[in-house]
Amino acid sequence: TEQQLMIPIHGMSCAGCAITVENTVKQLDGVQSASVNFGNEQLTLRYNTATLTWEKLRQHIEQAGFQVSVQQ
Ligand code: 9UX
Repeated sequence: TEQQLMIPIHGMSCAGCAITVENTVKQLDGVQSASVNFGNEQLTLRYNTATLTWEKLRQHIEQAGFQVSVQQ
């Protein structure tokens, strides 16, 4: 099932960080689109819930040095 979510991301210090998060998430299987807004600290993600788990998403964002500020 394809789902679109807005996910708060913390730890971004500049617009370059937003690009880093975006590129990290775009590499994951099951992601249709990923867009990060540095100003409001939100990742807009469209993904296949059968392919990408929340845990995998969270782990990759944290490995890149940022925090997902919700648990799901
Ligand atoms: Mo900006 Mo983020 O120079 O690591 S890319 S602080």
